[in-house]
Amino acid sequence: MKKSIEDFITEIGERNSQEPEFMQAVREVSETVIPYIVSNKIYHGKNILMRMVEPERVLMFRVNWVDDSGEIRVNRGYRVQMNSAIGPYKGGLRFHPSVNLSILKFLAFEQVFKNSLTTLPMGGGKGGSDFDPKGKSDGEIMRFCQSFMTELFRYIGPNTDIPAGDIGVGGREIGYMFGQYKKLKKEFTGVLTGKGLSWGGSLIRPEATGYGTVYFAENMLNHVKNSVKGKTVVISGSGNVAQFAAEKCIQLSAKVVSLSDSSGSIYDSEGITEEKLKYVMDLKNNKRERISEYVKKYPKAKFYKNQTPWDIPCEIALPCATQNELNEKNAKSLINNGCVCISEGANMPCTPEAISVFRKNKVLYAPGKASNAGGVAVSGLEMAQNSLRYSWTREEVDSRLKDIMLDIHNACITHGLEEGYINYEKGANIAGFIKVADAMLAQGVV
Ligand code: NDP
Ligand code: 2IT
Repeated sequence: MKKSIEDFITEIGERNSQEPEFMQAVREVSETVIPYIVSNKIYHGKNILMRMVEPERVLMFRVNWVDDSGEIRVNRGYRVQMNSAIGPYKGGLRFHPSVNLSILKFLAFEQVFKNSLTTLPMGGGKGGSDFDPKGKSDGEIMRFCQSFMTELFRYIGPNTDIPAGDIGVGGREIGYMFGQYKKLKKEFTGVLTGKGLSWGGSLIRPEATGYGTVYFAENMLNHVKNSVKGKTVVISGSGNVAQFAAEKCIQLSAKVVSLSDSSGSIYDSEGITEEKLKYVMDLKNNKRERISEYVKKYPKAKFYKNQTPWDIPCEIALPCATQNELNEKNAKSLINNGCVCISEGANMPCTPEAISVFRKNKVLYAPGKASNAGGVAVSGLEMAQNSLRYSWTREEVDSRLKDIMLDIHNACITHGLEEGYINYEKGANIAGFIKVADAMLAQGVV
């Protein structure tokens, strides 16, 4: 078994030698899915995983735009259309200087399994650009988004590929891209999700990833007769996912003591209240400032420059910033300080070595493809509402989100149960794999 996994990784690695993040995601899935394939005859001789690691299509294009000083700038745009076996490609767009093919392929690959887990009919894709939104004026952001969509619009559509937000892409950017798509196509359709409420968006979509991550933590804790209530929570990031994860923790009477960004982490031992969170939301979403400003407003809190928050004592950790932001040393520190539950809001935030530490210590650990699926799930509900030309209430969407997160949790238990321990990673990979693989088998070699 070990040999067939290593042989497979070697072969894929040779073909994708410059793509470490993609290979990390492939290895993580292969280690649990290959043994499942070996023990299930229907998948034999079909080269199914080999087909799943090869994107159906990768688009790469030039994005020209003019900055405020009149200079012409050139960025690279991408869309990875990974798998459409169970529905149109669906997944976010990331604008960040680190964006490259390896990162987008890892995200698109994870998205295939995540979208399958939501129980909704969505294939997997991801895209974005190496454009850096930091420090850009509103006009520059608009011109970049328009230029990006002037190329991307040819390849997407409400029945082919439906992008959404991710790092650096929020409501403002979705608005500019939607406007340009509508102008070019002369069509008002649900081609993007995360839209504004008055033009086709869904209630709860902005909240969904963060809320879902906390619902998943609550489901894991409930399963061992525990709960989020009263727990101390450490959260990394201070963007969309982190903000609404913090909001839900506070609503469930937990104490959130940290947030962070790429410049460092804040520690507020008294807890981040609803009022303080409102300040953070304004700071980050409107003023677009750094998290270090928090300690000027609330001087009892501390700011740790260039540091992640994983040395802060807590019972629950929610990594909500970016990939590989929590390593083996951080994992040991969390465990030594009493952490019992890790629910990933970000995609692949924990390194493989960190995950091994969690598994060895038998703490609750949920991989992002399960625990952060709430965002894309509510995107799926936004698509459903667009098709119905109708909108559901906040309560209706939130209740569907809760049900979906519980279904994902239970699917992880079904496929991830090991002696006295639930391996959520294994459960998520196998449950996500089955639906996509079965659809691919049914549809033949295409
Ligand atoms: P945002 O752009 O709103 O926020 C990102 C946050 O992460 C910021 O605080 C940012 O800090 C921080 N961050 C980004 N890159 C780094 C880095 N290299 N080192 C340290 N901090 C960093 O993005 P989201 O909140 O939407 O996304 C966060 C994570 O959640 C990503 O992994 C994304 O893929 C995942 N996700 C998002 C979903 C969504 O619906 N938006 C759905 C599912 C997963 P700074 O401002 O300094 O860059
Ligand atoms: O990683 C993700 O699931 C997202 N960025 C959200 C994708 C979506 O289509 O809503």
